[in-house]
Amino acid sequence: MERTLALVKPDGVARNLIGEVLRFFEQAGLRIVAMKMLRLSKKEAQEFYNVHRDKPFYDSLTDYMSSGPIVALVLEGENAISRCREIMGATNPAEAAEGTIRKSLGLDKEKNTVHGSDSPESAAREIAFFFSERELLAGQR
Ligand code: IDP
Ligand code: MG
Repeated sequence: MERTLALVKPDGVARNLIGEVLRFFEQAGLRIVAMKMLRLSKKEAQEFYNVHRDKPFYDSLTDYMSSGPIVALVLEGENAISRCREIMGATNPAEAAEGTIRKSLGLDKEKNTVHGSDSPESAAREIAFFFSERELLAGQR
């Protein structure tokens, strides 16, 4: 069993696509074990995406990620990290495979509707960024 952190980004929440995104993950057999809606400050978005601080899109990305509410979720399952990434599709919706979330719902390379952790190290850091131990325990089945 593995856990990963996923986000419904501001463009997904704004377009009423929370349920749609959750459906992709649940239908693929991943379990939602923690979930909350929140709004990141610019500072929090900068911290979350710190790994991209030197990229040309960092300022625009962190403006966008703090522009409205998001939904954070912890997904659990076998190979949850790579499966979540597969279900999401490539970063650029135009290049994402048919049937993926980003191909189906993404707007552009920045407003691509979902985030998913890219490694066990990122997953651990990102889950702890959004959820307390208590919140993680609450979703145990
Ligand atoms: P990922 O979300 O598929 O892991 P990353 O390369 O880690 O992609 O980039 C993080 C996020 O930054 C992307 O999901 C997207 O929102 C944004 N982003 C990535 N590359 C670009 C770009 O070239 N232009 C604008 N935004 C970008
Ligand atoms: Mg990434």
